[in-house]
Amino acid sequence: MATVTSASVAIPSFTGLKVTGTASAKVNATTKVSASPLPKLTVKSSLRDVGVAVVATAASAMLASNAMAVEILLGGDDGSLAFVPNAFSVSSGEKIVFKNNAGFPHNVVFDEDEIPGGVDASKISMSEEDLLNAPGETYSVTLSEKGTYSFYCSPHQGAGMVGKVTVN
Ligand SMILES: [Cu+2]
Repeated sequence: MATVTSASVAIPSFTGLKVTGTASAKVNATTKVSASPLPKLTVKSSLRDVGVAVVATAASAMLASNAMAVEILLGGDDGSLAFVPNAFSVSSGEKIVFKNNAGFPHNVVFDEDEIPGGVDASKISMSEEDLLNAPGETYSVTLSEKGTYSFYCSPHQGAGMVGKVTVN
């Protein structure tokens, strides 16, 4: 009896719901008790975190102003020798980040016969001998000429590690 009365005072918005009042009032009373003892410790640590938070915000703002970027994984989580995804679209000027994921070494070479006319494949490709060996290592490229581009990983081309990007 006493519990129900004090809880309904604390949560005035529940006064209209007389029928279910008992159950929800009890839950709210419990939450209130556990919430109160903490505040003193958290104030100090959150003040220290402010500096870090500001830096993190600045960094992500810089990334955002670098326009959009898509990330393509080199090698599937299941160990497959593939670009993930292996077919995708980007906007002209959008950054494409190829990221070493599994089954490396990998690389990214554009097929000179399957890119828009006038685009120099060597300028957008890694060299055939150049390899990404470490996990998380990346190769980034930005394509501005609209059209379809085919690319492959030279060590795994025979295993089907090929991909296609459409620039819109
Ligand atoms: Cu590969």
